[in-house]
Amino acid sequence: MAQEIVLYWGEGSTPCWRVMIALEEKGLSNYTSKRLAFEKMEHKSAEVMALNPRGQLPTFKFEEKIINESCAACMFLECKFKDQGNQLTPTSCDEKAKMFQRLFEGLTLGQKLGEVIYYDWKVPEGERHESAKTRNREALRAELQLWEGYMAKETGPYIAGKTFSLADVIIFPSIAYAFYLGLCPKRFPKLAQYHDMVKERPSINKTWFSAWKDNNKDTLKDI
Ligand SMILES: N[C@@H](CCC(=O)N[C@@H](CS)C(=O)NCC(=O)O)C(=O)O
Repeated sequence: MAQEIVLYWGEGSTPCWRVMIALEEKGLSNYTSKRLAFEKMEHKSAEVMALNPRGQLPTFKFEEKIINESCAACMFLECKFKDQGNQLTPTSCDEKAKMFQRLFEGLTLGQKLGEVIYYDWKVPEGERHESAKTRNREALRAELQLWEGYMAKETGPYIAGKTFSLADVIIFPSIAYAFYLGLCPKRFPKLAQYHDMVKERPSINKTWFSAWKDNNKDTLKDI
């Protein structure tokens, strides 16, 4: 019997994208996809609030189970469908440790990206400071240089080694977001190479946000 899987998601949300990628990787493309509009505040609708009291997306339902944290939803799908679709977790403890190490580090990357991108949106006008903006941008640059170093020094070609894993599912959306916002491929050549390779993967290509198909943003061009 087919499982009932429902994903509420919003365009441009990297946490939502993670779950969309995991569903495709596990061969579960038949899920019920509910695309909501952030600009219309649909993520605060009664339907979502009943499932996710924070009114955030992704909101994810598997039969009667509700899993609203994107990483938890991806890990659940990998565990529940261990032998279906692509295996996203290495078997050895050492490789697994590496994968989880990178996966959780990826949350820091997402946070530092957010501190730059959403600064004006989050900080009221009278409280904004150029020095804070500069500090956030420098912190993001240092974080991205760290990832550039990982990609340069390690065996690759994926985030945690030779195979595409949950670490890629979680981190790729942040890297794609950075390039979409104008991150310079010449300054981060290894990340750019990784990005260009992974963007062709069917699970990623299929779920790419339509709003991200134009490539003219320059928010991060000086990072
Ligand atoms: N930790 C959550 C974060 C989810 C999240 O922050 N979603 C954003 C969209 S990217 C959202 O719904 N924001 C609306 C709000 O917080 O009111 C996850 O990874 O699933």
